[in-house]
Amino acid sequence: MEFNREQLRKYFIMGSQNCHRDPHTVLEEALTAGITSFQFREKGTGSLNGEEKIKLGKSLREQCRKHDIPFFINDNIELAEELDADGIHVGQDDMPVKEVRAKFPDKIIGLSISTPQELDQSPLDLVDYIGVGPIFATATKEDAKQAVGLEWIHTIRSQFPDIPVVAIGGIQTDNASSVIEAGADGVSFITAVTEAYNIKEAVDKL
Ligand code: TZP
Ligand code: MG
Repeated sequence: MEFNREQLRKYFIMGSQNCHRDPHTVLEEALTAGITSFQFREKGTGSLNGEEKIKLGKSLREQCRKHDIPFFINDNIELAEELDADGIHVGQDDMPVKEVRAKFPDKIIGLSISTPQELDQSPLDLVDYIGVGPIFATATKEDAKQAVGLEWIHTIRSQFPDIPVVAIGGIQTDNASSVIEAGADGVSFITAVTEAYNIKEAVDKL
């Protein structure tokens, strides 16, 4: 799938460990509500492994295909290959971007950037977009770093006016617009949808 920065606007991330209901139902409601990307992030306490993880990934991948929405895999190169993902999102401690790009010349590649040092040392020319954050405090990721605030988006924008940016961490219906106003192309979120009483309403507001 061809990348365009509008796909970052409402970027939903989820694994079964985030869901109180069948993950297929949660994803289907989010897709119908208008998310613009989905990342399968089966990770942390309560997450599936092995064949169960692959089986869930395959069916969620098909749901995204039916809605023509890009399907990303978090970190896992082999899984991205096996599920024929449209893209892969890697962190600073995962396989180096240079190797990911060499392996997947045509997949969409996203890279997390949380500090000025990471910004300086990352091969931005090899990625399609960067994920920046955590912008606000979040309890969803067990090892999340200190919140960096909206100022971080301004900093990146002033240095790299054109790079596609999606923000992450603590983004909810009541603060998403501040993130877009700060210069991000989009917002990514887990609990804003998985904990939503009404997913349609939440996605509309995000
Ligand atoms: N990376 C940085 S913060 C985070 C990830 C995966 C968790 C975001 O979850 P939430 O519920 O949207 O704050
Ligand atoms: Mg990672």
